[in-house]
Amino acid sequence: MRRAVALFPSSIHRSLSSASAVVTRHRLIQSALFSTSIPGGASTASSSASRAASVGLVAAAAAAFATSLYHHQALAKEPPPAGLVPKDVVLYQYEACPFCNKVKAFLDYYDIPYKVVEVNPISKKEIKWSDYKKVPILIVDGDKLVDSSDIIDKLATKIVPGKSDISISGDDEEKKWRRWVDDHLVHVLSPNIYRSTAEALESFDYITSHGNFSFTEKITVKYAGAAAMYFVSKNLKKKYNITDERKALYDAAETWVDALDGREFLGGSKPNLADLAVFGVLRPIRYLRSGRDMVEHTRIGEWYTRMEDAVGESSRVKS
Ligand SMILES: N[C@@H](CCC(=O)N[C@@H](CS)C(=O)NCC(=O)O)C(=O)O
Repeated sequence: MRRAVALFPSSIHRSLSSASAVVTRHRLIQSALFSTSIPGGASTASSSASRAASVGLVAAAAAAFATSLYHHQALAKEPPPAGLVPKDVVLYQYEACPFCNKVKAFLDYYDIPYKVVEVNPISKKEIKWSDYKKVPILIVDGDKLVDSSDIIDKLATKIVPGKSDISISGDDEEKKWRRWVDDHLVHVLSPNIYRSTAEALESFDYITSHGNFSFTEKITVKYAGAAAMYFVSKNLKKKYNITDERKALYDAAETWVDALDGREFLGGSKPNLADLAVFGVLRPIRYLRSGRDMVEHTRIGEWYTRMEDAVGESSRVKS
């Protein structure tokens, strides 16, 4: 898993450096506190000046520390109240599927433990029991949910306090951008990841090394799939009126940054469902050539990194 592994070193590095920044600030406060305790309580002009300077330092350090705590809180996950957390959640998925990753971004951010069943895209034997033949399928305490946006609507209604029926009560901006993800953004992805034979092979290397394939399927699917999708993606371009796929991807990224309008997230200081949807569908391509190009050539990188931090570790559990 070459691309996705690249995710971990950067997040570990970021967590370590932010943790050490907090420790450093904490030490700063401690050393400033010690320097204010003047033996004997002398009240000379110089000692008052140094006390004032120390108090100033404490105040500045405390403010920096408070800001850092606020920042860490703002970027924390949002686990639902314990009573609302579903007990048994199983996701039937393809690891590289954007719709499945949209659902996973939601589950991870809300810290809902879930098991994963990787479906073999050729035999689909893992979902033989289902009349719905696409993924994601999410089983929540025995109830079957299908279609990524519908799954998220139903889960959010259940677990996010204050959201009664998200499909009705969600704010208009959030709804508009979630629809944009389903109607526009997802259609720009395939033409990009299968743009050239090299990129199609890179994508299928990722898909076959993460998916549920037998050894022979892995080899045949990698090459046959890459060749087939290279041609299919040309048809998709026509279907969705895309002439230059990279430009379409960059334009989509810029459109999203414009929608943020200077805010940390579309949801303000915390991600909302539209942030999670955009992040979710982009996650499988982020460390492929197209995703790297997108981050290099557009302004989306900072928001993407904030989302990586906010969504944090996966809440996936072993089946
Ligand atoms: N609107 C659905 C689309 C789901 C979908 O198209 N999933 C693809 C995988 S990315 C699928 O299962 N295709 C059928 C197949 O693989 O046979 C959603 O949002 O969940």
